[in-house]
Amino acid sequence: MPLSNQQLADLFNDIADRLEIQGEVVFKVRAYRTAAENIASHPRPLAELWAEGKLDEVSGVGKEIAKKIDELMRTGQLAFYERLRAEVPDGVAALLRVPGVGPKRAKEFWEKLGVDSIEALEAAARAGKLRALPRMGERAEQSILAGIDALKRRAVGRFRLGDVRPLAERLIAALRAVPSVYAVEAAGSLRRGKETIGDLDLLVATDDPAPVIRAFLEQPGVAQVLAAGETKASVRLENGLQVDIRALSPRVWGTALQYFTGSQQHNIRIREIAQRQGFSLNEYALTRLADGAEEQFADEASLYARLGMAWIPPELREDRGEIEAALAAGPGGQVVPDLVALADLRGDLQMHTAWSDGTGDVMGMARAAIALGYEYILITDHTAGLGIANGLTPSRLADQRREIDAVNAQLLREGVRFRVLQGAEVEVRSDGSLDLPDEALAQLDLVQIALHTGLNQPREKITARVLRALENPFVHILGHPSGRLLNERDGADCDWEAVFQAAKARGVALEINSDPARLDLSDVLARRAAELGCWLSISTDAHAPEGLSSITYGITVARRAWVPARQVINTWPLERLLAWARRTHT
Ligand code: DGT
Ligand code: CA
Ligand code: CA
Ligand code: ZN
Repeated sequence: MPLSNQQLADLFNDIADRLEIQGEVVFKVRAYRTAAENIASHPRPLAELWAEGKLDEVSGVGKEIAKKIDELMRTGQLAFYERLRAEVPDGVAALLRVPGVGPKRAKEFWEKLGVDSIEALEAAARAGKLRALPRMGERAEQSILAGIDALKRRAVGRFRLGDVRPLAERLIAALRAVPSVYAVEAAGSLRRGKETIGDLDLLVATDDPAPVIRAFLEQPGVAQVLAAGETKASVRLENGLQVDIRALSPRVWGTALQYFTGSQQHNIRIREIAQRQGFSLNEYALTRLADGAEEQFADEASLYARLGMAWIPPELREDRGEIEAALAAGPGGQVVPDLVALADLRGDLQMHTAWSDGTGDVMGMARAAIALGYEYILITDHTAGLGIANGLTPSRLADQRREIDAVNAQLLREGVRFRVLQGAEVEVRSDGSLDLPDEALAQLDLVQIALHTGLNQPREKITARVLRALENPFVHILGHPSGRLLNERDGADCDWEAVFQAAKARGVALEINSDPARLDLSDVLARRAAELGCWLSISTDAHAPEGLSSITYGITVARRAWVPARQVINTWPLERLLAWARRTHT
């Protein structure tokens, strides 16, 4: 592949950076930058012009630079550049990416402090070594740390819900303890339960903002104060997350919470509705356009009601039909009747123990589930085909069954109304066959299947594979259907419409996996599955007893997917679940 114009331009800019760090004369550096700019914006590929011997047609490309392009085109390399890279290491050139670091400073950090990477620069700044340099000082040092944070955040992009919610809960608890605080809530995407979070928005109801803002700025984990005023502030936490806080009078709590929860699309629609009724709406009040009379709302429900709407659960506020549904339901109505909630769940249907790659034993998982108020759990250890150490074979499944029977007998003796069910997470092989024989599947209370390998098969192949697996009459649940890992790996490129139709026809439930690294099905796919009338399950995939508490993430996804409780098989009483399970085993 010949170098593209952009690649050439990047290379010449890189050369200019390194020459500048070396202290090269200005006009030479500028020549490379000008060439880079003209090359990047040239309408024809330079590789073609080079082949035609017409490099001199590109303005800014003089003899020196043309020679370098020629060497690059012929050999794919540039000796001059390789020498330069040996003289100015990549890590030093990378310092220029930090906002606030120019060539002079990069050179100084490198020569005086031995800083040869962004990590080393951060360490030096944290150790207070930069402030001692000429023309630096504490402020400049702080601003460089801020620049590094900004750079990191850009690289990370959005944060996973599971990484932000626990931080938010900790901050909220701390702020609720401040005297004079009436209420603290997360607003924004966190309150809506979006799978990834750009920044965290906190709202505080109080008549005395100063102590709250002060307490906020002093929270452990605050790495940097970005802005601090009397009623609002922004900080960056050590992990790079930005947190905005606003203090408001409790009298405007309803409008403020509604406004800052968003989404922006949802709010645009709400403001339109207010306008049609002769009002303007902002975070403080509903204002009658005719005479400027203001109405304040201490809670969200009365605001929505005033606009003729049912209160809308935050998870639904994405302008995906919830506005129409709330208008139709009217004040006091339900936007999604029977919308699933944590309290509806009676059990968890995916978890692992030390029988495969978990750390707990069966009794440990049972006790944790009992503490959560569940009536049953399904143990779903991996089968041998996954290739993990310790996968289950039919004979080990029989051994595990004896342990499960013993646990159930023990709980019965204790008078606890609870049942441990035996399942498995049966590997779907690359051809769609299952990793356990039907005779072994028939012994299980419920069978969960899942894909862990070959997730990037082409659409037709992977769809056929899943469809074949769903054909097996012993299958009850398709676990983490897409196989995605949030911020890490896209899920399988299945024809989901076909998969959902087949699952519906076969009566197989689709899992909403609550593992914060997965959230799979996604809200959008789960909503489509629910719409088509598929059964769903909401489970944790816990690998230790504490993992069962992640169920809240799955519930959030299910609510964002408008899933009614009755379609979720683990909201059912045990007898109904078992009757449903047996229908296939005949
Ligand atoms: P994020 O942070 O990217 O995950 O998404 P959000 O939804 O949390 O967005 P964010 O933090 O920019 O703002 C929080 C909410 O506040 C947003 O959903 C709607 C509301 N909001 C904030 N600023 C504005 C604004 O300038 N215009 C409008 N229409 N709404 C705003
Ligand atoms: Ca936000
Ligand atoms: Ca924000
Ligand atoms: Zn799995």
